[in-house]
Amino acid sequence: MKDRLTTISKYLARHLRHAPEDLGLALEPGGWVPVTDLLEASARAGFPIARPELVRCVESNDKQRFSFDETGERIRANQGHSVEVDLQLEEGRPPEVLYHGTVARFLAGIWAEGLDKGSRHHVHLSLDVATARKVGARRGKPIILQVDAGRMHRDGHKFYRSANGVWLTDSVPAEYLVQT
Ligand code: HQG
Repeated sequence: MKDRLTTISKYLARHLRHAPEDLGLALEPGGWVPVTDLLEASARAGFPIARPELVRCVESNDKQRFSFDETGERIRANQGHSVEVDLQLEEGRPPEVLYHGTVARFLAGIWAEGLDKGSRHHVHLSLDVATARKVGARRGKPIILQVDAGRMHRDGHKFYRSANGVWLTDSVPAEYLVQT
């Protein structure tokens, strides 16, 4: 069951963040897709998902990657998109310190240019070291950078909190970073 939910999660991530058009879907403002459209399109593409499985996948997802709207009729990825979409994120005041997990081979670039968003819409920052460590560990031995988010915010940088607790910002100049 866990494997099946992981497979569904990857499938959803691919289509709700990166390639909705592969299923003939288009994301609505906020990143939403009607659940019925998603289920029909997945089945047509040879990857049928039962509605209860979808609900379990959204509810049990380790990083709360997805959510339903209040009616339960639409679904979206909470963050991590590469396709053009207005996520209608709300600006907020971040905690004083946030964290970013990365790996050694990126450090030279990061010290030269700061953290940039690459192919995603924003730089993703974690609330705690343990989460940042997991993010970094996807690529190798994790290195944790501490982000002086409070000072950045006071200096006028905008922050957005995604529905799953990840803090997002456009870029982090190197002056706000410290290696822990
Ligand atoms: C690095 C996953 C060189 C940056 C994760 C990172 C997270 C630079 C990589 C979420 C750089 C980008 C986001 C610069 C940044 N020079 N390297 N100037 N600026 N980098 O995957 O933060 O499973 O786009 O350090 O768990 O790793 O998808 O971002 O290593 O929550 O839900 O470039 O994605 O969540 O990598 O991960 P990514 P990320 P999901």
